[in-house]
Amino acid sequence: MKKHYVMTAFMVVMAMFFLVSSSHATLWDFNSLTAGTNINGVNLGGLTITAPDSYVGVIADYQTFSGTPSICASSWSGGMTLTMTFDSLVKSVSIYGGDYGGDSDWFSMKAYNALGNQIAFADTGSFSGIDPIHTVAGWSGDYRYLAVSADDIKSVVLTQVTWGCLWDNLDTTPVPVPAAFWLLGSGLLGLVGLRKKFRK
Ligand SMILES: [Ca+2]
Repeated sequence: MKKHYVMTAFMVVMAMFFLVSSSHATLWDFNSLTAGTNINGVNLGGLTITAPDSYVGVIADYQTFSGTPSICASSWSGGMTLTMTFDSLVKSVSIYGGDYGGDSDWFSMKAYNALGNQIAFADTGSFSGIDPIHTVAGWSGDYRYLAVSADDIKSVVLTQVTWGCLWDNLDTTPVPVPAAFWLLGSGLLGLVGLRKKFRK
């Protein structure tokens, strides 16, 4: 009898560990990508980025506000967009947009659910210089932090409203899966029940 309790407790702990570990934030800093490559449509481990003209560039570190490789739509001109689609739904998305020059920039981010409905929006307005709140040590030029949150974000569209186009440090948090946890838990209880039945 005691053996079953120990086994069940062990499996519940394992399930909780899985749940906690799977709810960690995921950060894409693009630092392992080679400058000059086109990553349009490439799955970067749960993330796929596309542009209207099918070109998403990796920009060398010396040209970026972060001093590390960043990504960019093919044109630096205003109105260009990048669409970032996630394999699994996320509940928050943040990213830094900017460029390495000292001029005026403007970025926005729209979030969509799996049905394609817009569910969140963030906008920097016109700005220049580093982000006064989300300052990152070692970063320079112009940049701002953009963040959105909603229940079930499937994709975001990033727009360089005016000028400049670099994006870096995309950070997401996954949607928690309590339903999956309870399914797993009831499955384990069922297994324990079956073991008892066969032992009789
Ligand atoms: Ca980077």
